[in-house]
Amino acid sequence: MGIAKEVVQHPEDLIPLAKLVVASKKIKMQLPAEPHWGFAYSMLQNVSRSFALVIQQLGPELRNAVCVFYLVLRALDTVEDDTSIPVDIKVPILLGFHEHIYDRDWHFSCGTNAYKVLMDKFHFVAVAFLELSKSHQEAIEDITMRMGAGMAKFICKEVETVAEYNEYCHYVAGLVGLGLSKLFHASRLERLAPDSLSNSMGLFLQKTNIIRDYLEDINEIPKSRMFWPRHIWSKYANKLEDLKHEENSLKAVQCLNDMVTDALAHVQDCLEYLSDLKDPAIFRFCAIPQIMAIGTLALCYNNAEVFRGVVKMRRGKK
Ligand code: D61
Ligand code: MG
Repeated sequence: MGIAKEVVQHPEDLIPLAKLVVASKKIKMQLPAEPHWGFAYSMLQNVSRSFALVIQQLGPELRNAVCVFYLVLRALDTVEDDTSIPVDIKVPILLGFHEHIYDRDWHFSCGTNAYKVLMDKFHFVAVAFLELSKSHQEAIEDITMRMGAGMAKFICKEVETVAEYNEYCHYVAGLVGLGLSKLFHASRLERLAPDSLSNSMGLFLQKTNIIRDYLEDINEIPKSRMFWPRHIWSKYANKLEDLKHEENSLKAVQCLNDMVTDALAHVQDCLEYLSDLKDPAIFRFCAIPQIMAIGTLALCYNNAEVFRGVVKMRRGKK
């Protein structure tokens, strides 16, 4: 509990922590010999921006479960994010995804680059999943089912209210928190955290990404969906795109601060969640992404650069 509070009180500690992340990145990873585990861990490095490092430092049994959990949900998200799939094809895939992870022969090609490789060789993920313990499998299946249903519900829906914003973030990130808490508990390394705290862990990370990625998302071609809730931005602009225009800078920053303040409401729950963790590797796994998010929000607050270019303290993905 000391570390999390210390970082909030001493943001200068962010720099040494960031250096730690860079240093550990240089440690060459040993890939497992079995083809499906070799695929899983090399894929993890290729598709996960910041989670590969923190996953790799977990103990072996939990690490395998979290790695598979990540790849299953990343594949589900690849389906959600692929705008070229017609809705009537996409919805049944999202709803049935939790069954496909038991099927070594199922496959659906979509996405681009590393995401396409993940989809095309998804059978490796299924084989790895089937080697996990029953309790880990059940936790992953349950969250995959609920996330797929939530994604399907929001597929053609704009995020209007703050309640809808929280609901969407619950499906795509809060549920990851619930699933991880279940995996920690199933490995007998932690007590089962309350769902509301686990949910907040995901909401804080997801909302930080949504805030930081405003410009990247609004400029995307083909036009990607936006997740800034209308009930917040409509207080400051007639159209969400208007916020990126120089002449609206003052209103844009006020809107941004409103969004950051909304996200910061989750910090108390996150610190409470972190303070109850016992296992040092699990603590690092959970705390590092939260620390990065707090640092990102600190950079974004009152900063018009969010509407001009990239405001990032994470290592670039390119
Ligand atoms: C402790 C440690 C890590 C935690 C946690 C608690 C609680 C929640 C989370 C991680 C999840 C945070 C998600 C924030 C990043 N957002 C995304 O990746 C969006 O996709 C959401 C759907 C797929 C979620 C996949 C995922 C992510 C992190 C994990 C995990 C699974 C499993 C284990 C550990 C971490 C975002 O993706 C865009 C992109 O990056 O391509 C989106 O589509 O909105
Ligand atoms: Mg998505």
